[in-house]
Amino acid sequence: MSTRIAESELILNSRGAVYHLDVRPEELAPVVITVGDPDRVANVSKHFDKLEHTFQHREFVTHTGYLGKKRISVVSTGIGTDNIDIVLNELDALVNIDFHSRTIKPTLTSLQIIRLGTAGALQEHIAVDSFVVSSHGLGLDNLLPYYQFENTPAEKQLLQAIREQVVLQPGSVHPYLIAAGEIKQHFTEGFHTGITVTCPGFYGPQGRVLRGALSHPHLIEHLTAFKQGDHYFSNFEMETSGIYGMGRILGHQCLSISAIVANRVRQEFSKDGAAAVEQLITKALGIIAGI
Ligand code: R1P
Ligand code: URA
Repeated sequence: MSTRIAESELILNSRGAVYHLDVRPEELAPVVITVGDPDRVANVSKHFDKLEHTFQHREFVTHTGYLGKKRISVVSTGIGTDNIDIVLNELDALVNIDFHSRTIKPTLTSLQIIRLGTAGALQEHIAVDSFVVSSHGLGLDNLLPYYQFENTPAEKQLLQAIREQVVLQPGSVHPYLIAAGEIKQHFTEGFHTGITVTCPGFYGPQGRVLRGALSHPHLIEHLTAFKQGDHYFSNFEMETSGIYGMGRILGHQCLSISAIVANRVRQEFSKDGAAAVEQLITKALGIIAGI
């Protein structure tokens, strides 16, 4: 029997639901689609054949229902890997902790967690309104250093090549790299595949200059130029490394897919990002229904 987890560590509300998500174990499906924007949750669940549950607490909106025979939950994470720490831990608690005894279940469940988000392309050939599957998340955020995790030999080798070829300033950044889960194999046709760079901000950390001068003005050029075998940097966003990292730590199958709304090399922005996201949702749900 594992140790009882205290009320201050696993916080449950008066509904017996997990603190931030306000979801109870029976209200979560084994397939979870995460989206950044709370309004995007309904844009996914409108495709469901049956909607069972809807919840909202802060920026965390959850809809659970059925697409054909497949039970799916859609959860909004808001922006950033700090929120991913909350969402992934609470999703895991919902399936792997017994809320009555407050102990870890003897048999663990692995969720399929698929992010449908937006991103900015780091390569000229990745056009706005196209889709990118993240082969890896390169974390320039600071979430994973708070946990113990294992890298595979292939990840170690790739991270070493990145450290040698790309100057990742400021010096306080401790980049980490985690590969996608096996569900990636289902998402090939019609998707670019590359390493996604997860940043702790949208402006300076992604090389955007409005008024604040940057400590690393050549970040985009360095990332765009990187190449190691078939590996290259495809896009910037703000959650993938956290999702892949927490998935590795907690034993869930994770994949991040992005609709490209900006091309940072061509300096273009999508004329209709909402339409691109809708197309991504439709395409991804078609694949998920058949997995
Ligand atoms: C920034 O505008 C947000 O867009 C991207 C980034 O990861 C960040 O969350 O994803 P979403 O559109 O899924 O929120
Ligand atoms: N989301 C990001 O984080 N960056 C972009 O450029 C576009 C969407």
